[in-house]
Amino acid sequence: MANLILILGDQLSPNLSALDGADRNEDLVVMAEVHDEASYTNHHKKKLVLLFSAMRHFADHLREDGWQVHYQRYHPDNPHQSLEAVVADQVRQLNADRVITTECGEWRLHEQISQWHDRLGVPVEIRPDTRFIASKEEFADWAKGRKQLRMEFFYREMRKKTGLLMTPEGEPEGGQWNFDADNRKKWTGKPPAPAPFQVEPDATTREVIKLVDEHFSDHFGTTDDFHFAVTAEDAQAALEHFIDFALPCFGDYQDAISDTEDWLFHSILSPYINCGLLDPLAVCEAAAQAWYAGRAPINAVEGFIRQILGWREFVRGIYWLNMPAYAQENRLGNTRALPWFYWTGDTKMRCMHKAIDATRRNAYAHHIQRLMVTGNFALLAGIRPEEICDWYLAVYADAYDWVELPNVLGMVMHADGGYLGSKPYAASGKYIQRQSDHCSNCHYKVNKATEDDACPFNALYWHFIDRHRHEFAGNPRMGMMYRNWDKQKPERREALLRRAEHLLANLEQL
Ligand code: FAD
Ligand code: DLZ
Repeated sequence: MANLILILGDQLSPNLSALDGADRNEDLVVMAEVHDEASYTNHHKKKLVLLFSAMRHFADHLREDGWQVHYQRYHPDNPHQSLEAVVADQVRQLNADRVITTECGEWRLHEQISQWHDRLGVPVEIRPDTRFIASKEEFADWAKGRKQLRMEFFYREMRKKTGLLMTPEGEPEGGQWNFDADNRKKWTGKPPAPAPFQVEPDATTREVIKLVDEHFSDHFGTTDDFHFAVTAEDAQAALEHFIDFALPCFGDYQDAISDTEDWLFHSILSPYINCGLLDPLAVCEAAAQAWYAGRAPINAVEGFIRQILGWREFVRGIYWLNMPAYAQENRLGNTRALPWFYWTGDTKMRCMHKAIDATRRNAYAHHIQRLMVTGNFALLAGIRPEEICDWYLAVYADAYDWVELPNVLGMVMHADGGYLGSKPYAASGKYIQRQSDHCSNCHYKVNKATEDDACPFNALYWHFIDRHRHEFAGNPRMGMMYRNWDKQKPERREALLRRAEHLLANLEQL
């Protein structure tokens, strides 16, 4: 009995369910860098380098651990350009009895793999991905019968399930489930943000950088200054670096944005957690330990754990519960094309320029840049959900459909009609001014709204509120916005709408 075990590029975990009970002498592990996966979106060059290099290191690690591994390196002339073609070829060569794999993270590929049984003529066993804390079924059970799904309630269930930050009596540590109210400080340069954890590229990574520069030169971003970890050991060192240097301030400055600092106090661990180099539960446990040891305050540790145990698990549950229909949602009826400056960063709006430029250089922007800058602008401007989703899927090293789609389509674009979030995260320039120091360096004036040099976010915000009255006026969390809008003088409202119409007609020139 020889099984073929397929391990995907985001499944680089030694405890992967596909490896359970396998026979190192009989079974063959298959991993492949293929054109179809590398090209289904305009993946950032650094994401390609990260995945290909991490895959190569993981294959070496498996071999050292006694596994037989067939590994296909990328080449544009490879005869097999899809995972199916590679697997079909290896099934033939091995005369395999069965293909075993762990469920993949996106609907597109899931649909393909589900057909392999018929197409390859061998049984295909798809095992649950046990690296997530809640199974798909557990999430579906929790969601059943609820009119609205709210992360906070799901998160509490996950706290109880794992015991993370729970007292022996079953109460939340610190007497509260959530310390978010403490987590909204503006960062003014002090305390200094720690240098990000960086790894010097080894020979394997350097080889992959060459490959990506040669064959993916038209992809977004740059391979310059590639310093991501590509092994589990280095990803673990990145986690330790975060806990030692950034976690203590993570909560305080979680919502801050800086004109000069790309990373602030964020962990920069999502690329590693999402491709399997770090285990999400172990990351949460390490953070909890830091609190018990008095090395970080509760608002930081709870806030950090909530992102992984709460948001990360929640969006994954939403994805699998609602796909494939979820990807088609456009409840606000958006029709505008994505402005080209999302790809170039070439805009006079300082916050947008800075967020896009960091994205281009680093394949990373932190949550508030994604949500309240590039996301907020797309929401206010009424960009077509599928276009903005594809942008987010392409440009970040941590982007996979299961996590990107609910965050963008649901959280940012409110295109699911409020299924994921109770109100849209729409904000004027004032929010960006409060949370950052961008506005004092900007061509546009944040304190103006209708003039030619007024911050575009201001008029666009009121246009959004006005044009979606039908959808939001009845939402109790939006009532104050409508009262504020209605009490402005008619001439002022007209001037704001005129300015917004002008901006919407000239998005490319902003
Ligand atoms: P930290 O701020 O240090 O947070 C810690 C961890 O919490 C992250 O590593 C991540 O694993 C998890 N996390 C935090 N917020 C979320 C969230 N909303 N959803 C899921 N996990 C979360 N995250 C991705 O992993 N991939 C994506 O493609 C992605 N796309 C996003 C698109 C938009 C529009 C928005 C608003 C958010 C998106 N996020 C995505 C969530 C979040 O922005 C990133 O996880 C985070 O910025 C990664 O940086 P970090 O590791 O420094 O995170
Ligand atoms: C994202 C990605 C890329 C760029 N390349 C590969 C690849 O060559 N081989 C592979 O097995 N996986 C790759 N991936 C990840 C997959 O496209 C897909 O996003 C995940 O496996 C879904 O779980």
